[in-house]
Amino acid sequence: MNELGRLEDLPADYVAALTAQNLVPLWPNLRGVMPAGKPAPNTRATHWPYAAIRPLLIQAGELTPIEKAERRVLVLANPGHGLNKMQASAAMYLGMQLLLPGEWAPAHRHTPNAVRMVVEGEGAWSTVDGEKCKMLRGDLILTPTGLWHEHGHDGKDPVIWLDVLDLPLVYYMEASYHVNGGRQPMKADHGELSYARGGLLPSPVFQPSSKAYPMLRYPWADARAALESLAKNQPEQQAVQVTYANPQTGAHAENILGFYALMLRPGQKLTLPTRSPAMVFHVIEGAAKVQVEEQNFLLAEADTCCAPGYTSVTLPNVSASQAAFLFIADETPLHQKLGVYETRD
Ligand code: 1HN
Repeated sequence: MNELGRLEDLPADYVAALTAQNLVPLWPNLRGVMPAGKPAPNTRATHWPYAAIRPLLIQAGELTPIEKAERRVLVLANPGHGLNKMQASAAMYLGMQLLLPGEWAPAHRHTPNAVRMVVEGEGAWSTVDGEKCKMLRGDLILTPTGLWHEHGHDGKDPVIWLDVLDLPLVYYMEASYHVNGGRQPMKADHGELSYARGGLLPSPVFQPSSKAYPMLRYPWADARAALESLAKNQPEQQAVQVTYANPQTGAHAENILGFYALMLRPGQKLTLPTRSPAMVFHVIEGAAKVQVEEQNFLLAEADTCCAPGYTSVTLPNVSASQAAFLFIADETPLHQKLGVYETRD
């Protein structure tokens, strides 16, 4: 009943005449681009266990010097999009990046927005817009569009972090490019110190900051403390979650993707509202299941998985005695800005 005319229903010479003029009949394609009721996503719920990634990433360190790779990354690719597309969802790119002691990933800037979530190791740093950001486990470091950034490592052991970029979207827009640069001048400034306490904003009397992104490093110690405090203060609250925000505007930290830290109380099983944006889950501490409709993944520490939009997601904490802490990335700011954001029961 819903069936519209098919391309094969048309005379071959008519189709050939259309093709010769770069014309396409809409009706055979209409259902494909606008399915009934909800989208038919390519994004598949996918789990990337850290235990599988780590040895292959360490091997990449042996196989390819940083000078040759520039960024030594294994991309967490969603098979639903085709691995060569290097995307986790329509708008999200995920990669695990390895930096070995003494290595340096040279400065560049690019149009896609990036963040780093530090997974393992100590002694690395990321300089963003002249701010040298320490990289400690669980820290979130922003690399917003257009800002210079480079990574270095003065420690003794491998450092690994998760990169999250809006690259698939920016690439699709034909707006993705980079510029290489030399070592960037270091500034004394540190946004995370100026904005160290929620609700207290620096109020410079003489020179107001004109920075679009005033805070670049969000230490895990602070995010974790905020979650613990929220859980204690709001014992009835279901979702103990904080949003990584621009402290000056209160908006999402970056323009296209949203970033959050979630605490699952011991024994808690949290069902999220069904919403239009796709989501990524990464375990910072503890272990959790991620149930995406009929699929069920068990995420150990440092594991990552993604869920398409418009799906119901349930997150049971595996432990009855320990809290679990998750980093979440999603496409909420993008959907909201485009006016296509939806919540469903
Ligand atoms: C990039 O610049 C970095 O700076 C990491 O560390 C991953 C993936 C695609 C495009 C640019 C980085 C990236 C990237």
